[in-house]
Amino acid sequence: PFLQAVLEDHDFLAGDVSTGFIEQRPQLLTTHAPADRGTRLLRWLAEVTVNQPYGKAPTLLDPGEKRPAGVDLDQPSPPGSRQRLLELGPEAFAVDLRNRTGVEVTDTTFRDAHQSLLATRLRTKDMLRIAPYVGRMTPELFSVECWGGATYDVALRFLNEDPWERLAALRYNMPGLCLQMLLRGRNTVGYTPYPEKVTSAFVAEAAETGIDIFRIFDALNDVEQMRPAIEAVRETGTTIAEVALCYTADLSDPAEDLYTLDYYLRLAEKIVSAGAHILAIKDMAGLLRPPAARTLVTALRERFDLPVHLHTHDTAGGQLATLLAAIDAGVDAVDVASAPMSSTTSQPPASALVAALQHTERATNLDLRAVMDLEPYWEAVRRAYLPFESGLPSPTGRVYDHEIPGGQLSNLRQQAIALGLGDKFEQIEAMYTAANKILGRLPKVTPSSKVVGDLALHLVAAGADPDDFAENPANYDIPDSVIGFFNGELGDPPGGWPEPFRSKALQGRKIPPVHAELSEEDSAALDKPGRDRQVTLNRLLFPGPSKDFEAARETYGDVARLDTIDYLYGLRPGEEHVARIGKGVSLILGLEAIGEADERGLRTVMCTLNGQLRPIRVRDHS
Ligand code: 3PY
Ligand code: ZN
Repeated sequence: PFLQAVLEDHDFLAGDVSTGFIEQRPQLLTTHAPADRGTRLLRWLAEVTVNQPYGKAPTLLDPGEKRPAGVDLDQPSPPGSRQRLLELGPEAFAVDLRNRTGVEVTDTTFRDAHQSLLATRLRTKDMLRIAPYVGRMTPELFSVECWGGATYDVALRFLNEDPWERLAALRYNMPGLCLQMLLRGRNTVGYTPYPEKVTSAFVAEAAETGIDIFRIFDALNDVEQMRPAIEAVRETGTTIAEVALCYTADLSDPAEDLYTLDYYLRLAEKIVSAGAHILAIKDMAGLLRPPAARTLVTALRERFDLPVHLHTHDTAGGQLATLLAAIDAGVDAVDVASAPMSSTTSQPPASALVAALQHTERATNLDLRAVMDLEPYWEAVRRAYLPFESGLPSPTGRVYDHEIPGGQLSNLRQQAIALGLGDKFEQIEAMYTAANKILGRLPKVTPSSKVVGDLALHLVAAGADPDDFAENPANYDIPDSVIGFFNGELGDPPGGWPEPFRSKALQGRKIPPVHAELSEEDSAALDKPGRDRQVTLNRLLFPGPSKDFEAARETYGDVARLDTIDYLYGLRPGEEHVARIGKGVSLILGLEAIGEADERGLRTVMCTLNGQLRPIRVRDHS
């Protein structure tokens, strides 16, 4: 229902639902939406208002007001990379990318940027309000990375949103641009490998719903773990398999004996033979320094005919230099984010890149003015998500020691605070470094980064000495993820298994079960495209969160319709809150008063729905 409403509702797409909206549309005041839907939304709002799970609303700018002026949304979006892909097909599209003079640009604002800065909390509504502008103002983008990674899990688990509805709505709103997702090989968008059929059905459904470019990686650079996903993408016949080598350490370091240039070239060779259309360098922690970027990009482009796409995180602050070195060496495409959603654990800023290359041979096709004009919106949006900020206020060079990937670094800082170690983050960093060494120097990215992080947090919480743990693992509890890793669940690590540590650690332990085999019914559901398959995938990938999501939708309705400020912080007395729930149907929601808690801790929240009083009973958890 949400999707249908969104697709039909131009005003919602334009996000024109804030101040002045009602004055301009007096007819809405007499529209009576089904009370049921309104009451359900009020239930959510009343609960948030009473319990304030994220505290009080921060001082806000209305993002809607910050959208660029002078863009005519009645004009269709210009054709772009997506039409090129449809016209040329995947193979020729890749050749075309390789032959371009200017560097091509992927915008990660809708996925990795908020995953790395705001705990992946960006809501669909904030994406849809700007998506039509992105499509019209920056139609020269190579792609918009907007799905996959942690966004799927977080949508279901924390946002009460269906990830498939988000994808379909983004597809509708950016018809000219290739939409890109991050796919964790056989782990798809989860943390452990699923049966092959889940991966192939997932890819088919994602392609059907709107993904054009699949960036596929395996945390241990094990190509066999990526093969089913690569084959599933190739089978679609219309979408791109962009296959990543996960970069770690420093290949320019003469003392590096594992992650050398030779290692990456051998890996790339396997990736190319497995059927990749594009090679990606995935520098998840921002460790790729400019000289190494030059060496790697030059070698990859000399050795293979595929175009090369570079992804990095600006954790230490120097990655614009890395992008420029790679561009100088001929890299075909790079990833950046809108400036207010960039830097530190996120990608480097789009405007800085576009400006740096302007008037040079490799200039992007993007209009610097347009890129800058999109920034105020994102600045306003970011403010609304203040409680999810990672607390990393500046770049950190310490990443060269601990090698924590961008998304995880922001997460671990939050976890450290929860453990009462907020002021002792250096302890966690040091333990992470030690845990990585004990586990055999892994490329660290979901889910191998989770294995290292789980061990580090566990050892810190136990007050363990890492040297003693390395010597006598049998004396310690070990997190399930570490046992699963040692049991080979995630594939084989590049440097081989750390022995005798692994055998000692596994001895006498119960191995936690991996995913069950598919039932016949589920297997049949995965064969048919459409909503049933989406719901089945949600359930197979994230059983608990999917169930909670279904229950929340039943209780609260489509909370994705609410503005973020209302969704996170609730109702404010004396203010009119508008929720557009369908074509020409708006609800006006308000707060009159909150009653005292009774002996069972229940409060009556006097809400209004289209001007009529609606008392809602809410449990006060304080
Ligand atoms: C993910 O797997 O979500 C990542 O962003 C890895 O970098
Ligand atoms: Zn990333």
